[in-house]
Formats: sequence, structure tokens, C-alpha cells
Amino acid sequence: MNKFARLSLFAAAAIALTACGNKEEQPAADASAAAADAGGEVVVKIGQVSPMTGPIAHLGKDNEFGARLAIEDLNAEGVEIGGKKVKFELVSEDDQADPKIGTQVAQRLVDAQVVGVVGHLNSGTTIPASKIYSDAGIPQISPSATNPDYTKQGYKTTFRVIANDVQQGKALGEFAVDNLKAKKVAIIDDRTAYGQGLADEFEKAVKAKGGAISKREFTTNTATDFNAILTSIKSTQPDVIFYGGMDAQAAPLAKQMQRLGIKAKLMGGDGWQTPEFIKLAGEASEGQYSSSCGVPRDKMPGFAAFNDKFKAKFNTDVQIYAPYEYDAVKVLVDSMKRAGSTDPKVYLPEVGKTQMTGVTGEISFDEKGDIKNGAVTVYQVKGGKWEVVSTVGGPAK
Ligand code: ABU
Repeated sequence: MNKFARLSLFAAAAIALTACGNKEEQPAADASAAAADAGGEVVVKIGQVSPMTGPIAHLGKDNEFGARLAIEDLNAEGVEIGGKKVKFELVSEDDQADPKIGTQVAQRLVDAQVVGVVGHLNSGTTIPASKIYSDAGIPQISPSATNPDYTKQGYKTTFRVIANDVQQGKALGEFAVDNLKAKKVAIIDDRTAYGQGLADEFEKAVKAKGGAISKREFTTNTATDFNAILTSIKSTQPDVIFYGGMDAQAAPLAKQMQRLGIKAKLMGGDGWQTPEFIKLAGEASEGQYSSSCGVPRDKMPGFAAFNDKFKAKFNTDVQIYAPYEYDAVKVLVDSMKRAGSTDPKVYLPEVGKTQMTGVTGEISFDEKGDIKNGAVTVYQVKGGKWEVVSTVGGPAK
């Protein structure tokens, strides 16, 4: 066979191979695999989304730090998937806690061919963005969005590694009536999917226990002046004021309660069970209650080591969700390892089968993608620190 005939035969074989194909569609990971780096590792992108700017940027950065630490640990230990060395790359986006921007950056991550997403932080961004990830077949694990609707949409791609607000609202409502002996409570929420949803669940639980709602008010997630709302609430003489929202509002709310001479306890959920709340509210934080959607840190199997690494690397305290974000990344990668593939279509079914001990505890999911045996812990600020008061739920002892 002459050189021309040999070349023609080779070209025909190549065309035939392309036409019949490798029957599998080109997965997103393979696209990035095409950009394998000089060391021959396959580069696999994982997306993370949180508000990196705006009033809760400190929480968004906390989430991002958690993801970054997980990626660095994975790359340092060296991960092989399907016989190939993998190098993970974090693609971070700022959704500004805005639902509209949330969907825009979700599409940007899909276009960037990430193979999984950890986030978003807020329920209000997580829920609309979840349709985009679902349409693209990309697994999404939120470390922090607690509105139950997120996992109720019937998508196969939605997961969360913390308890939800049905559990949290019930635990807080029962705590207010049973432990704080509250007969009348006033409720304020920030009209976000999280704040309003949690306040609704809290109200249900208080009423189920025989408590009364003296007033229900609302504000926004950017407000800082609550004097008018608090003045109208003060006249109803509640034992407890519940705030459904984040620390950036809960802190000035606590301060203004103090200034107005309101003696009721302030209560709320995970959105303000943060060091930042204490820092911003100062002495007005003392004695106030809020909860986290997980077990206390001293009951988390990996928190001490995680915390040491986090502080050494980022020179700041963990706010709240960083260890859950770390676990969310690990769940994605653990699922890829079991599937032997970084292709979201191939490894997605493995995410739901997760049985993992993470930094925060045992992680497995129910049929909707919610964590099984989620716990809620109620804390009180004592001596300028969050102290554990009680934990509801969690793994069987
Ligand atoms: N879980 C509280 C903060 C995030 C959210 O659900 O909006």
C-alpha cells in the first residue's frame, strides 16, 4: 500500500469511528478533560455560589472558604477517578443573595461546564437556581438553604446537608412555649423565602402548643431601622419576639429592642446563629436565642480539625455553614469516586446513595435529597458566646 492509500485508509477509519461514535454523549467533565494540564491531570470544575458582596458577604465568604478548603484537601491527597488523576478547580460566583442574579450565575456555571454545584447560600436564590441545574442534569448540594420547598420540586439534582425549616421552625416554636414558657409571641420576618418560611413554621408550632401570636410584622433583608415595627410590637407585650432573617438585620433589631426597653427575648434561626450577630449586636446580644440546623460543634466528628485548618488558612472564625460546605464538596467527589466518573449524568445517581461521615456528622439523604436524621440545636448568648441549650433530632444514639 502506498503512502497515499495508507493515509486515505486512516482518514476513513477516523471518520467511521467519529460517526458510529462512542455512544455516550460528551460529558461536561470530558470537555474540561480536554484541557488536561501539563501534569496529565484531568481538570474538573466544581461551582460554588454565595453572596460575596452585600450585607451577608461574611457568610458568603465563610461558605466559599469551606469549599476552598475541601478542594485544597482533595487536591493535596490526590484523587483518581475512573483510573485518571483528577485536579479539582473551584469556580466561585457571587449571587448577592438576589434571586435574579442567582439564576444568572447558575447559568454561567452551567456554561462553564462545572460538574456539580455547592450552594447557593440563601433559599431565595437556591430555589430558582435549582431549575437551571436540574435542566442541565448537574447535582446541587446546598450547605445552608433551609426552606423545605427546595427539595420538594421533584428534581433529581437537589440535595442539602442540613436540617430544613419544618424541623427548625417546629423545634424553635416548641422551645419558646415549653422552655421559655412564652404565652404571647410577636413575629417579624424579612419576606425572603427563608425568613418568611421559617416564621410560618415557627408560628404553626407556637399555635400547636397553645401559644398566641400577639403581632406579625415584616421587613426586608436590607432594612436596618426597626423602630416603627418594634414600637407597635411593644404595645402587645409579647414574651418572645421571633425574627426570621439573617444576622445583618437581627443585630440592629436586638440593639433597637434594648434601646426601646423591650424585655422580651429575641429568638430566631440559623441565619443569625453566628459570631457576627454577637459582634454587631454587642451587649444587646446577651441572653438571646437562635438555632443551627445541625448538632453542636463539639459533637461534630471533624469540627476540631476543620476549625484549626480553617483558622490557620483564613485567619478568621467559622461563621456557620463553612463545615457543611466542606462536606457538600466531599459528598460530590465521594459520589464521583463511587461512580468512577466525573460526568454528572453518570455520578448523579450515586449522590442520593451517599453514606459518609463528614466533618459535620453522618450524611445520607432521603428520597427528596434532604439529609436524614437532621438535628436542630438551640443556643443562647451567654457571656458574649453562643452556648448550647438543647438539641432536637440527630442520629440515633
Ligand atoms: N438557612 C438560613 C440561611 C439561608 C437560607 O435558607 O436562606
